Amino acid sequence: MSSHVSQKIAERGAIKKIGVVGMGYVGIPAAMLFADVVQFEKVYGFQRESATSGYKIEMLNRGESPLKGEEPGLEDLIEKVVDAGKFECTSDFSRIAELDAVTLSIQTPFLNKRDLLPNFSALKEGLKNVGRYLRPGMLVVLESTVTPGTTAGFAREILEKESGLTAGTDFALAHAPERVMVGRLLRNLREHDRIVGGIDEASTLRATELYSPILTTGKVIPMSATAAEVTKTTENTFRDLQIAAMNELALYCEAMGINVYDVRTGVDSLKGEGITRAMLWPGAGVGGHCLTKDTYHLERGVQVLGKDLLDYPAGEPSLYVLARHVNDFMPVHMLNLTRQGLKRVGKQLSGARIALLGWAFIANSDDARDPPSEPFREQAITAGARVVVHDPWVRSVPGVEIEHDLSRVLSQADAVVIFTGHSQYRSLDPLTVKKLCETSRPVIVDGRNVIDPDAFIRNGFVYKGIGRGDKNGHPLAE
Ligand code: SAJ
Repeated sequence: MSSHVSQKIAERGAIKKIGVVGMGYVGIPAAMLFADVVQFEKVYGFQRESATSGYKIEMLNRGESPLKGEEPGLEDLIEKVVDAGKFECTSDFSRIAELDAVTLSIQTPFLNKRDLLPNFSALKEGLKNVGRYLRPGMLVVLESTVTPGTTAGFAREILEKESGLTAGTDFALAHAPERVMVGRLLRNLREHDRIVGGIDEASTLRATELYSPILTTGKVIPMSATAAEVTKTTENTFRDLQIAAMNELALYCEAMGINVYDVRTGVDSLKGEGITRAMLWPGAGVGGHCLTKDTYHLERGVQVLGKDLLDYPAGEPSLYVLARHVNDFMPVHMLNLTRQGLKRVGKQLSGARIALLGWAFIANSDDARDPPSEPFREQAITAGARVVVHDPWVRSVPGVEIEHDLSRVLSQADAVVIFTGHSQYRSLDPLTVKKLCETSRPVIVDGRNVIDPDAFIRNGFVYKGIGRGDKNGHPLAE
């Protein structure tokens, strides 16, 4: 154990004042849970006064949540800790100098969709801000999902350069990846086990002291910082892989004329120790800020950290990247199903009016980051279709008109394409939809298995569904 940083930590005593950099889906609930811990005296939420996010500072200091969508308990908790004076949001990063621990929860989106390189600029700016005010004995924790090797790599370098201090000697440094799911942020933070990985044992111990008090049923799982980075990227890579396995099965079932959900039920009936299969759900594609990029973080990590040492089948693509490509094909498949459906009624994509139901990447949420609906809309427009988008949760998206009146979106639609499994779409009534479409043969494409194929088929629809090889070639009702 490094005696130096432990000594400085001991001189500082127990953690009392905490900073959270990045007031987003991860930083806000984390900050509120820290502020609700009795032994932590004060939590500062640091937010840049940026044009897009600066509004959060006033909202949070009024005790209001800038996050929309269903987040059980969050609004009340924010109001509680703000009223108690235990939390304050600020853009004054110099307050960091007063703190014992600082966490960074800053998104790492792609620079662009082509070369799949992460945009670390915001994270690097956050690290510079923290480094500028870093003091001996402080703990810095990265919560953002990063390429394996980052914490001990450029994060450490930036912090040391800005502060003149040395990680592991003057300050503690760790990675504790977030594992939250939109819609259950607080519950996940309290109940999921927390991976805590320090650059050394003293850093791991200090980070454990920070996170243990907010865990209810979850427990800390200690490891190295790089192992923690690989754990985080792997948990999403494996989820993406499992979804891709279901999507490929769905495509196979369509080609073989069977119902993928029958197969899913059959395989899922295998129960018991070690024989259960992870049968997830096929769908219109995989979106969000986690699964669409974490595979590439893991791939980049092994290229950087394991270069020349990786033994892998020559010439074969990464299984994980192939899974990404299968999942990214699903919006293309949805367009192919739409094209096939329109063709059955003598229409084509060019000139067709498509009602795209669901923009958010996940059901009953307003989270519209990297949604599979986006490539579908772009490719449909390129093919000459007019696309109108409905979403009951998403307020607005730059460059995409989101309509909130479902009847208006369905009006005169040649094809209705369901991309997100919002609960509202489960109650679509065939006759009502058909009347709004004003055509005798509307097409409906179900990307999330939310409607009953027979109810629409017997009312004259042309039906297509992901994995529904048993229905996709149905006879047209008279
Ligand atoms: N999806 C499918 N089929 C499935 C599950 C999801 O097509 O069976 C699609 C969704 O429609 C969505 C995308 O995949 O477009 C991602 O869905 P998700 O449920 O994985 O939601 P995320 O992206 O918010 O994943 C998060 C991750 N959590 C963190 O990164 C902390 C993931 O590791 C969790 O497993 C997931 O939440 C969860 O299970 O809560």
